[in-house]
Amino acid sequence: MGLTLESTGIRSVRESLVIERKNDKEQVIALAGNPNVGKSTVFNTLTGMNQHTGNWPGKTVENAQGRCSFYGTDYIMVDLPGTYSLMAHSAEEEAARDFICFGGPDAVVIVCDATCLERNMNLVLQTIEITPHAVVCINLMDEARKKHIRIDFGSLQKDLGVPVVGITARSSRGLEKLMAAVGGLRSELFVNPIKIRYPSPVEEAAAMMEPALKQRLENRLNVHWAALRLLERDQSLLNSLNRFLDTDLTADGEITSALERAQKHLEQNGITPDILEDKIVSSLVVAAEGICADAISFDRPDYNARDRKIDRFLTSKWTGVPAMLALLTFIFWITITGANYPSDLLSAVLFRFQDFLLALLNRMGAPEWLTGMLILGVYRVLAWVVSVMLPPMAIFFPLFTLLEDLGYLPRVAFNLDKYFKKAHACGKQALTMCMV
Ligand SMILES: Nc1nc2c(ncn2[C@@H]2O[C@H](COP(=O)(O)OP(=O)(O)OP(=O)(O)O)[C@@H](O)[C@H]2O)c(=O)[nH]1
Ligand SMILES: [Mg+2]
Repeated sequence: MGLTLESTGIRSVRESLVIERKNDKEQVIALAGNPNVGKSTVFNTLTGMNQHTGNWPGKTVENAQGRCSFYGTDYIMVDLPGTYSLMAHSAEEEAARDFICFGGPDAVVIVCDATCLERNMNLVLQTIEITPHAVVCINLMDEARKKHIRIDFGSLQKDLGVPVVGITARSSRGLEKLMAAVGGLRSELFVNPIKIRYPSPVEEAAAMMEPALKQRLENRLNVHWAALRLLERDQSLLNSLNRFLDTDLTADGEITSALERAQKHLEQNGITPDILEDKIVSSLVVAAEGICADAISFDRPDYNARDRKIDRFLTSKWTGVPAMLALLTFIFWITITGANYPSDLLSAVLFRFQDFLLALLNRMGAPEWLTGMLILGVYRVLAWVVSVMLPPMAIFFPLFTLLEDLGYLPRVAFNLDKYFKKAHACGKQALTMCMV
């Protein structure tokens, strides 16, 4: 059986699009970003809640809500699942996109990883296309400093046209500045967000769609963005739009005829549906490259040469899987064999204590049914469980945490993705299976 919306938790993400404000003044802020960039760490620090964090992607599958107040404004923060794009190729991407488009957030904070900003820029640009009420939050500044990566925030802010703030969420540095920037969005100082330039036929086709869409969307969604997605034949957006507008856009004559004309225009210019998405993604990539070339400099250009070598070894076709099998076998062997010694020791101590307790109760004249129930029942079962279960857990979990901190777990997910996909799952689920 494949994965269902329930088993992945995605249905609950969709259902939790509804936010209950206590009053009209509460501002809803969505925390979006690529997987594993520290969104939940930011969320936990701001709200005092305890969302699951860990060093592998895809931990957050349900959007969590929490409250906080800064500079006299009350906020509802929403921690979204990590996503690389809003072009919705997965259920998590759909959930994040639907919340940003239809969940009614007052602003979106796009959390980025300072050590690979260019990769994160794709989502930043896509989000700004949907809403100008955005703040770019560049996290992991401590890691960037270690790697001698310099980021020119002024240049980024100028190119993107929205506020950009650097933070280190793990040590809570910069969060007040981040919330000041979120609060400042209302002052409308940032009204000129970057506009991505797509090839002329694409822009012309989008323009053909816009008048009809404008009427239906009534300022509830960015018309240009929606036109591009409809041109891409993004069925999942169309479904979400239909749900949101409570209508069927495919039955709307004006929209379907505009769409037909626009698609014909694209085809006349040699842009078939297959290559339209490539053209759109290429424009985003070119824009991201330009912005990052202006804003990022490296004191040591080969700063990640060693990491790349290790990465190649751990994920390549010939060495990745054998290395993974060897490492995981070693960990399971150490967990099982290594646990025997502390297990024996623990059971010897606990059962000697059982004899002592039995003797004590007998000396006190306790009835046989009571000693039987308390010592030979409750205590003995507890002693067995503790001596059998505790040592393997005390060995396995620290080792697993070590692998997590070294960043090896996402590599395991990557190596296994191909095989898990055959079962309609994905590599990330291997990590949960390892723990079970
Ligand atoms: N060094 C450093 N690590 C950080 C910082 N912020 C978060 N982390 C670590 O980054 C890892 C990922 O953090 P999460 O908050 O779980 O990331 P996320 O974006 O919510 O991840 P998903 O929900 O899987 O998309 C964790 O190991 C955090 O401890 C930071 O500022 N510096
Ligand atoms: Mg998370």
